[in-house]
Amino acid sequence: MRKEVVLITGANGEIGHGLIHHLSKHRDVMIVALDVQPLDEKLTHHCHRFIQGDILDQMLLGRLVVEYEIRTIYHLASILSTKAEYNPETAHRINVEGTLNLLRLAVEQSQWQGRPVKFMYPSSIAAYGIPNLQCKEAAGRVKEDEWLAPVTMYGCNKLYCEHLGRYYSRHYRQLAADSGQATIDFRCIRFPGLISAYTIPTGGTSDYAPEMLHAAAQNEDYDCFVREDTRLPFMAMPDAIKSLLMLEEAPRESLSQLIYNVTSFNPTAREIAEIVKGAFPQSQIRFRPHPSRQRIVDSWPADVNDDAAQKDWGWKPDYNQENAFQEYLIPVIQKRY
Ligand code: AKB
Repeated sequence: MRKEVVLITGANGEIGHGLIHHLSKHRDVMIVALDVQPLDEKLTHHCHRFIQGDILDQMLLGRLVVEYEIRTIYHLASILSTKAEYNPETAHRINVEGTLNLLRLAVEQSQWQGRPVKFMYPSSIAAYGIPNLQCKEAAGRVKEDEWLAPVTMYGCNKLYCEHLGRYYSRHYRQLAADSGQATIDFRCIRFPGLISAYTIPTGGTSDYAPEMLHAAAQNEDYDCFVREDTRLPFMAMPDAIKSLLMLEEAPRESLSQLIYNVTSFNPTAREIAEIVKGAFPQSQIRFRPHPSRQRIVDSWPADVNDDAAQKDWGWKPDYNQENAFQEYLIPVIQKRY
């Protein structure tokens, strides 16, 4: 039997690294990877093919549609929240037009194959926007349909693309002559901040947590760009991969919604610094809040409600705050540097 083809965009990013490693170990699939940056050499041999290219390149995507029968798309490519604020229109092009291109590719593939292609879309807590700290405190565990007024271009892009996914999976071409043809199977997961022992993110605003940890392990001082009392939901990278694949595997009938929150633990920046200092006592961490980045994290929820993911597809993280650091992040990082 021929192996199923999965397409991963943004393959060289943090989630891409974890996902390619996991799929190559645990699933018998053919990975076609795409990224504007060269792919990390360690990942290349796990992929059937790596294409260095742009999701805005329609010709390139057109060739992929012809060459492969793609069953699942993991559309990971995006410009993260802080970086997007420096060039919002470019971020919009990549985050929205790029996603639209991939959704169209998925529709074409679904119609050609006569069955829905799965479209896995990682969204983010950046889709939320809470107006002030009093509301943030009162908001508690925020549900998928609450506080959706994002303050960043990235957050607006993620929220809008969630709607695009819903549109393409449920309403596209309803009025046209070809209605009734197979559409896509869009599944979206809203991730909290992610922390990996292997990679450091670039351009995000939850980056202070992984940056603090990786800096300390390399004996470097770190100026944390948010206040000590800043609280956000976080997740260790293996749980992010696990949740993405659990949602991908879930029977469609069990999914009561298209968009799911997932989370693991939600420390303050001070709590993260204390854990890091406990493991790397030489580390110097100072808190020097950056006003614009602080404003962004203040608008994100301190916690999210992932009851729907627990109920519909049995989501449960393997890592809590204690074992994420003590059994995964710190030991792996200690060996690496
Ligand atoms: C960011 O900080 O932009 C991302 C995210 C929370 O989506 N890590």
